[in-house]
Amino acid sequence: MRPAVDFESAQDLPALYKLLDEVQVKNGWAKAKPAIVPEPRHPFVGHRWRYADTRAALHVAGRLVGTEWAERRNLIMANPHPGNDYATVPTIVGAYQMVKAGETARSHRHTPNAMRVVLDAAPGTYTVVEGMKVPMEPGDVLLTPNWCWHGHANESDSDAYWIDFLDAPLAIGIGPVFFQHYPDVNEPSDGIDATSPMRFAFADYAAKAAAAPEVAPGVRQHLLGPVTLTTFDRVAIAMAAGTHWEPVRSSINQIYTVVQGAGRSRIGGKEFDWQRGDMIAAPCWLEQQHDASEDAILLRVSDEPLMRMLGWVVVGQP
Ligand code: GTQ
Ligand code: FE2
Repeated sequence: MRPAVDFESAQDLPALYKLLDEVQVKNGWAKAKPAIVPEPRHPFVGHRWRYADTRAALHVAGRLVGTEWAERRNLIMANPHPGNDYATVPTIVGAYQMVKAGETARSHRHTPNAMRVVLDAAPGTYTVVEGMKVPMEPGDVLLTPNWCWHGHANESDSDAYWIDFLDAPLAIGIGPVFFQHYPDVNEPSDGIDATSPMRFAFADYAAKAAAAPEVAPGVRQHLLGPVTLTTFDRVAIAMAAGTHWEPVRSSINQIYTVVQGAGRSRIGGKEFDWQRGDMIAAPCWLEQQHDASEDAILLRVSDEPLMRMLGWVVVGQP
């Protein structure tokens, strides 16, 4: 047992730290930033992205980016904290995607789970999951679990826009990212399955949310279940015009999509207005307030299933 450096020669702490560097070790007693802190301390901020911006940018990308060379024509909602270029909240990335009329987005599979919320799409727009065409209509929520083959086909005559959510930041953070191209570019599809368990049709979940019990005056929530994806779930939240809502503070990472209506939110002290198609990052432990100025339906994606598995769901005092 011979150390690679002569630790005994250190006469003071700076000298010891220098020797530690030589064996790629850090002291744990005088870290510049403590690792384990009383309450969550992460760099993610509350933020709102406007569909008006991403839609206009994707329209131009439709001219400049071809699906024959781009895996996906998508825009990443990277949380605007310094150095980040991917995650929207620590575990989940949200992206806007566009598939032009008559176009396909080739089939592939990956370990990250995915989910989509359709913003604008005409009949004839499909996501193809494991050989089945699943219709994409405005407001619909579609699931693509871990390792399922999937591609997209727009057989309508207008461009289709939607939002993707993937737990890719989680997979990247802990390691197991795998990806494969489908051997024949586009997976052939056997038929159309409008009642696929991978689809939550807008009219269906909106009606269920409208009939759900109130969680606060004027606010109703409906879980789009079964949860199916192991890491993240989605909840439809109906807010009546004029409603103010302060959800309990929680350790769960959340992202909201505005499916219908308009309003304002305050997330971790940042305030923004929102309207249909906008996306709002509400990371772990930041305080939230929401005000609907019109009757609104929000679709909230959260990593609650993951946090439950880990035993890390913590909620604040109401
Ligand atoms: O549509 O399969 O925004 O694989 C990012 C990665 C969408 C997709 C994204 C993806 C997809
Ligand atoms: Fe994908």
